[in-house]
Amino acid sequence: MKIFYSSTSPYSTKVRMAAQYAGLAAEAVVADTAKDPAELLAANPLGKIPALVTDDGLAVFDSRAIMNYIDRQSRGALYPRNAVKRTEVDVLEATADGICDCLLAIVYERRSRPEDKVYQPWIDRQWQKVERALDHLEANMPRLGKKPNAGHFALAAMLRYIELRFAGQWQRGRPKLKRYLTRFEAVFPDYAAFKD
Ligand SMILES: N[C@@H](CCC(=O)N[C@@H](CS)C(=O)NCC(=O)O)C(=O)O
Repeated sequence: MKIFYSSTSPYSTKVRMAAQYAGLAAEAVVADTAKDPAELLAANPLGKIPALVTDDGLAVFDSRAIMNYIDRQSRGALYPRNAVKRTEVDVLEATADGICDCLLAIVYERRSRPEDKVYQPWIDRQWQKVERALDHLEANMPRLGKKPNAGHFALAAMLRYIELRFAGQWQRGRPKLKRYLTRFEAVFPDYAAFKD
Protein backbone atom coordinates (compact mmCIF):
# COMPACT_ATOMS: atom_id res chain seq x y z
CA MET A 1 0.00 0.00 0.00
CA LYS A 2 1.20 3.52 -0.79
CA ILE A 3 0.28 6.95 0.48
CA PHE A 4 1.27 9.86 -1.76
CA TYR A 5 2.07 12.82 0.46
CA SER A 6 4.16 15.88 1.12
CA SER A 7 5.60 16.62 4.54
CA THR A 8 4.00 20.08 4.58
CA SER A 9 0.49 18.94 3.62
CA PRO A 10 -1.74 18.88 6.72
CA TYR A 11 -4.25 16.40 5.28
CA SER A 12 -1.33 14.10 4.46
CA THR A 13 0.04 14.39 7.99
CA LYS A 14 -3.40 13.53 9.36
CA VAL A 15 -3.76 10.32 7.33
CA ARG A 16 -0.15 9.22 7.79
CA MET A 17 -0.38 9.59 11.56
CA ALA A 18 -3.71 7.76 11.55
CA ALA A 19 -2.35 4.93 9.40
CA GLN A 20 0.60 4.55 11.76
CA TYR A 21 -1.68 4.56 14.81
CA ALA A 22 -4.05 2.02 13.25
CA GLY A 23 -1.15 -0.27 12.33
CA LEU A 24 -1.72 -0.03 8.59
CA ALA A 25 1.53 -0.69 6.76
CA ALA A 26 1.80 1.91 4.02
CA GLU A 27 4.80 3.15 2.09
CA ALA A 28 4.90 6.94 2.16
CA VAL A 29 5.74 8.30 -1.30
CA VAL A 30 6.58 11.99 -1.67
CA ALA A 31 4.58 13.66 -4.45
CA ASP A 32 5.16 17.15 -5.80
CA THR A 33 1.65 18.20 -6.83
CA ALA A 34 3.02 21.17 -8.79
CA LYS A 35 4.60 18.70 -11.24
CA ASP A 36 1.47 16.55 -11.71
CA PRO A 37 3.37 13.25 -11.41
CA ALA A 38 1.77 10.50 -13.51
CA GLU A 39 1.60 8.07 -10.58
CA LEU A 40 -0.37 10.59 -8.52
CA LEU A 41 -2.72 11.51 -11.37
CA ALA A 42 -3.40 7.80 -11.92
CA ALA A 43 -4.40 7.56 -8.25
CA ASN A 44 -6.26 10.86 -8.03
CA PRO A 45 -7.42 12.69 -11.17
CA LEU A 46 -7.60 15.86 -9.08
CA GLY A 47 -3.83 15.65 -8.62
CA LYS A 48 -4.12 16.30 -4.88
CA ILE A 49 -2.53 14.69 -1.90
CA PRO A 50 -3.00 12.64 0.12
CA ALA A 51 -3.96 9.71 -2.10
CA LEU A 52 -3.77 6.10 -1.03
CA VAL A 53 -3.33 3.13 -3.37
CA THR A 54 -3.83 -0.39 -2.05
CA ASP A 55 -1.78 -3.40 -3.18
CA ASP A 56 -4.82 -4.39 -5.29
CA GLY A 57 -4.69 -1.05 -7.07
CA LEU A 58 -7.69 0.51 -5.34
CA ALA A 59 -7.19 4.29 -5.21
CA VAL A 60 -8.69 6.22 -2.30
CA PHE A 61 -8.86 10.01 -1.89
CA ASP A 62 -9.54 12.58 -0.33
CA SER A 63 -8.20 12.56 3.22
CA ARG A 64 -11.56 11.88 4.87
CA ALA A 65 -12.25 8.95 2.53
CA ILE A 66 -8.78 7.67 3.44
CA MET A 67 -9.49 8.07 7.16
CA ASN A 68 -12.71 6.09 6.75
CA TYR A 69 -10.86 3.45 4.73
CA ILE A 70 -8.21 3.11 7.46
CA ASP A 71 -10.96 2.90 10.05
CA ARG A 72 -12.66 0.03 8.20
CA GLN A 73 -9.36 -1.78 7.70
CA SER A 74 -8.54 -1.50 11.40
CA ARG A 75 -12.00 -2.39 12.70
CA GLY A 76 -12.76 1.01 14.05
CA ALA A 77 -9.45 2.38 15.34
CA LEU A 78 -10.26 5.97 14.33
CA TYR A 79 -13.98 6.67 14.82
CA PRO A 80 -16.28 5.84 17.74
CA ARG A 81 -19.25 3.54 17.17
CA ASN A 82 -21.62 5.53 19.31
CA ALA A 83 -23.64 7.77 16.97
CA VAL A 84 -23.46 10.94 19.07
CA LYS A 85 -19.71 10.59 19.67
CA ARG A 86 -19.16 9.77 16.02
CA THR A 87 -20.86 12.99 14.97
CA GLU A 88 -18.69 14.96 17.40
CA VAL A 89 -15.54 13.43 15.93
CA ASP A 90 -16.75 14.05 12.36
CA VAL A 91 -17.43 17.71 13.15
CA LEU A 92 -14.08 18.15 14.90
CA GLU A 93 -12.33 16.68 11.86
CA ALA A 94 -14.37 18.92 9.54
CA THR A 95 -13.45 21.97 11.63
CA ALA A 96 -9.73 21.22 11.60
CA ASP A 97 -9.75 20.34 7.90
CA GLY A 98 -11.86 23.43 7.17
CA ILE A 99 -9.29 25.63 8.89
CA CYS A 100 -6.62 24.00 6.71
CA ASP A 101 -8.75 24.77 3.62
CA CYS A 102 -8.73 28.48 4.58
CA LEU A 103 -5.01 28.49 5.38
CA LEU A 104 -4.21 26.83 2.06
CA ALA A 105 -6.41 29.35 0.24
CA ILE A 106 -4.24 32.10 1.75
CA VAL A 107 -0.98 30.31 0.96
CA TYR A 108 -2.06 29.63 -2.66
CA GLU A 109 -3.32 33.20 -3.13
CA ARG A 110 0.12 34.51 -2.16
CA ARG A 111 2.07 31.83 -3.98
CA SER A 112 0.28 31.60 -7.30
CA ARG A 113 -0.39 35.26 -8.13
CA PRO A 114 2.01 38.03 -9.08
CA GLU A 115 2.47 40.29 -6.05
CA ASP A 116 0.32 43.14 -7.43
CA LYS A 117 -2.58 40.73 -8.14
CA VAL A 118 -2.74 39.27 -4.62
CA TYR A 119 -6.22 40.13 -3.36
CA GLN A 120 -5.90 41.08 0.31
CA PRO A 121 -9.67 41.19 1.10
CA TRP A 122 -9.87 37.51 0.12
CA ILE A 123 -6.94 36.69 2.40
CA ASP A 124 -8.51 38.69 5.24
CA ARG A 125 -11.82 36.86 4.80
CA GLN A 126 -10.10 33.47 4.97
CA TRP A 127 -8.16 34.53 8.05
CA GLN A 128 -11.39 35.68 9.77
CA LYS A 129 -12.78 32.18 9.25
CA VAL A 130 -9.60 30.72 10.73
CA GLU A 131 -9.82 33.00 13.78
CA ARG A 132 -13.49 32.17 14.35
CA ALA A 133 -12.92 28.45 14.05
CA LEU A 134 -9.86 28.58 16.35
CA ASP A 135 -11.92 30.47 18.96
CA HIS A 136 -14.65 27.87 18.61
CA LEU A 137 -12.13 25.09 19.19
CA GLU A 138 -10.59 26.90 22.17
CA ALA A 139 -14.06 27.19 23.73
CA ASN A 140 -14.93 23.60 22.91
CA MET A 141 -11.67 21.71 23.32
CA PRO A 142 -12.13 18.03 22.63
CA ARG A 143 -11.34 15.69 25.47
CA LEU A 144 -8.17 13.72 24.88
CA GLY A 145 -8.35 10.34 26.58
CA LYS A 146 -5.97 7.44 26.16
CA LYS A 147 -6.98 6.74 22.57
CA PRO A 148 -6.74 9.46 19.95
CA ASN A 149 -9.49 9.50 17.31
CA ALA A 150 -9.73 10.93 13.79
CA GLY A 151 -10.67 14.36 15.15
CA HIS A 152 -7.58 14.43 17.37
CA PHE A 153 -5.33 13.57 14.41
CA ALA A 154 -6.97 16.26 12.27
CA LEU A 155 -6.55 18.87 15.01
CA ALA A 156 -2.89 17.97 15.53
CA ALA A 157 -2.18 18.13 11.79
CA MET A 158 -3.90 21.52 11.53
CA LEU A 159 -1.95 23.01 14.46
CA ARG A 160 1.31 21.71 13.04
CA TYR A 161 0.47 23.34 9.70
CA ILE A 162 -0.68 26.71 11.06
CA GLU A 163 2.54 26.98 13.07
CA LEU A 164 4.54 26.02 9.97
CA ARG A 165 2.99 28.72 7.74
CA PHE A 166 1.74 31.30 10.26
CA ALA A 167 4.22 30.87 13.11
CA GLY A 168 3.32 32.76 16.28
CA GLN A 169 0.17 34.30 14.74
CA TRP A 170 -2.55 32.11 16.24
CA GLN A 171 -1.69 31.38 19.90
CA ARG A 172 -2.74 34.64 21.64
CA GLY A 173 -5.79 34.11 23.87
CA ARG A 174 -5.85 30.41 23.06
CA PRO A 175 -3.88 28.66 25.82
CA LYS A 176 -5.67 25.34 25.39
CA LEU A 177 -4.91 25.12 21.68
CA LYS A 178 -1.35 26.19 22.40
CA ARG A 179 -0.90 23.24 24.79
CA TYR A 180 -2.67 20.73 22.60
CA LEU A 181 0.27 19.28 20.66
CA THR A 182 2.16 18.51 23.87
CA ARG A 183 -0.91 16.70 25.24
CA PHE A 184 -1.45 14.95 21.92
CA GLU A 185 2.13 13.68 21.84
CA ALA A 186 1.59 12.11 25.27
CA VAL A 187 -1.16 9.88 23.83
CA PHE A 188 0.50 9.49 20.41
CA PRO A 189 4.26 9.39 21.06
CA ASP A 190 4.89 8.61 17.37
CA TYR A 191 4.00 12.25 16.70
CA ALA A 192 7.70 12.97 17.21
CA ALA A 193 8.37 11.43 13.79
CA PHE A 194 5.83 13.73 12.08
CA LYS A 195 6.88 17.02 13.65
CA ASP A 196 9.46 18.13 11.10
N1 LIG B 1 -10.05 17.96 0.68
C1 LIG B 1 -8.77 17.39 0.31
C2 LIG B 1 -7.74 18.50 0.20
C3 LIG B 1 -6.42 18.01 -0.35
C4 LIG B 1 -5.52 19.16 -0.75
O1 LIG B 1 -5.98 20.28 -1.05
N2 LIG B 1 -4.22 18.90 -0.74
C5 LIG B 1 -3.27 19.89 -1.17
C6 LIG B 1 -1.97 19.77 -0.39
S1 LIG B 1 -2.20 20.14 1.30
C7 LIG B 1 -2.93 19.66 -2.62
O2 LIG B 1 -2.84 18.54 -3.05
N3 LIG B 1 -2.75 20.75 -3.38
C8 LIG B 1 -2.32 20.70 -4.73
C9 LIG B 1 -3.39 21.09 -5.69
O3 LIG B 1 -4.50 21.50 -5.25
O4 LIG B 1 -3.13 20.99 -6.89
C10 LIG B 1 -8.36 16.35 1.35
O5 LIG B 1 -8.89 16.37 2.46
O6 LIG B 1 -7.58 15.45 1.01
